[in-house]
Amino acid sequence: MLELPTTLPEGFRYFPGYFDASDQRAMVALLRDVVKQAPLYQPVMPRTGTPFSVQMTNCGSLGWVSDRTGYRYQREHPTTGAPWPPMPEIMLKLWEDVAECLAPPEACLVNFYGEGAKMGLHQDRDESTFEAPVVSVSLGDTALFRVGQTTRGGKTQSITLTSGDVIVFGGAARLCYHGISKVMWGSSPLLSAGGRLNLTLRRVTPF
Ligand code: MD6
Ligand code: FE
Repeated sequence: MLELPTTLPEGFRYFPGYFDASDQRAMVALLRDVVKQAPLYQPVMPRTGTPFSVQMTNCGSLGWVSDRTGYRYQREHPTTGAPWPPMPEIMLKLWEDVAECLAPPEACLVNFYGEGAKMGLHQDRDESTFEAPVVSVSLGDTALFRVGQTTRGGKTQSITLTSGDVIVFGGAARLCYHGISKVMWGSSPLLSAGGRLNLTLRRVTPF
């Protein structure tokens, strides 16, 4: 049978190798600073309290958190109570370059994947506006990213994300289901202790 090519909704964009090796090292140094001020923590799923396999933190004026009571954006780190550190300039510049959005991002969620960590299929829909895209940066170990349609159970395709790659979920692709099915542990030398970092830049409030 003829296999039709899978198409993704308009507004999904992929910039392989957007950041070169020296930019990637600079970003890791900035993120080490972020993590000093806002330590990585292990979030849990609403209701069940099941821990995520990734560790998280945020920078920017708002941060995405998950706990037994639900998913939300808040101004403070959930364990230290301190405001999130500011978003580094290089991330604001990335947004200006690829987001095609007049308003700046308010949140940058940082996900850290240690050995065996992955992320189930989900939509990013806790923001109060979907007019702005979500801009995502991959750093460190290579990952298999699964992206589908805006309805659960739609056709999916896999994209290999390597260190320095950027993807944008905008327009009709803003609410596509997506997840990380696998991280190839040890595939990148960027993080000295191994692993993968993913940054997602979001606009949370309407503009
Ligand atoms: C990750 N990314 O790459 C998880 N969300 O580790 C996301 O959940 C994501 O890459 C919205 C838009 C782009 C993304
Ligand atoms: Fe997401």
